Amino acid sequence: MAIFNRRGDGGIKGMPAHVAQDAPTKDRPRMTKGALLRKKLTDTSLVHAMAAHSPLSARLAEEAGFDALWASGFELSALHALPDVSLVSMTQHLETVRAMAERVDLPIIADIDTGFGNAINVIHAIEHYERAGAAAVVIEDKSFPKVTSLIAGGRQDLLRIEEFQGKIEAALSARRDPDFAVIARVEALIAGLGEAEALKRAAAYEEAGADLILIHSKQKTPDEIESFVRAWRGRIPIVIVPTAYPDMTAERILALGKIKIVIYGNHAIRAAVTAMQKVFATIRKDGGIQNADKEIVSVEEIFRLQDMDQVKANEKKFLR
Ligand code: SPV
Ligand code: MG
Repeated sequence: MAIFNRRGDGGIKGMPAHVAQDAPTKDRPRMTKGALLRKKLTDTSLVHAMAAHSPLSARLAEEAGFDALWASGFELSALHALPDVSLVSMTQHLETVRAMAERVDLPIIADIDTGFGNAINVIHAIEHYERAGAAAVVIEDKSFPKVTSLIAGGRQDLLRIEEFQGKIEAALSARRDPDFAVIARVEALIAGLGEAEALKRAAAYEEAGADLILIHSKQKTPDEIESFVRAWRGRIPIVIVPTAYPDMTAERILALGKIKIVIYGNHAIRAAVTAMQKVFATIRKDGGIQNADKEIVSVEEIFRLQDMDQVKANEKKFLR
């Protein structure tokens, strides 16, 4: 299975040895974020991407050992206490991606929803996200403004296939680094249009040049996705977001053989909400912080995550 689409040159490209290195040298510049993601896709059987909505959550995901980050639109919307219905602007999301890229080394897969409009908006978005330090984008085939995928009874309007192919081609034309990945997200299962429509769309998006296909499902069990993956005859790999069907373990994913990225779509924000609700309730119940204090990380741990030791060292060195 090809790791990246290379329309017109047979589909599969091996990665040149000179980019398969992390450390820069005089003759070999630091690999791009796109190349880094591509290397991970080549080196590991399955890339585990954790959702992040801030540089801090990105940093925690990196320390926990994930391979990549998912700059989730849902998480960022939730961070602003807003629904995930195209209310958070491109600038807000872009600045979050930029801030994360400045604080972590992991490749970032940016969730750019519908691309913020038509193919023209997509061109603008790709130029900015690549410059901001993203390694890849996911664009979904819904119309703008979109409605979040997992909501029961949500309005799920899809674009015509040709229109979305135009958006994929626009994205490819706008990237400067050929390793920057354009991932096409198929929402046909989410829209209730069935497997045949999902496969038709995925094939059309591969034909347009997409590097990977993200197939999304809100069914509570893995069957719908497993059936799609087994039926997929394309050459490019698949990405899944098993939020709705948590029984899809890594073992089960690997058994299917065609999935290269699993995205843990909203576990950073849900973990944060769980922790805050619990601690806030404890403080209210106790009328003080005496018990809650024992349940949460120390202030010193936050200092560590802020790199305060670096500040101290620099003070010693430079403040005279
Ligand atoms: C996101 O995390 O923003 C996603 C995944 O797009 S989902 O919310 O499941 O649609
Ligand atoms: Mg999203």
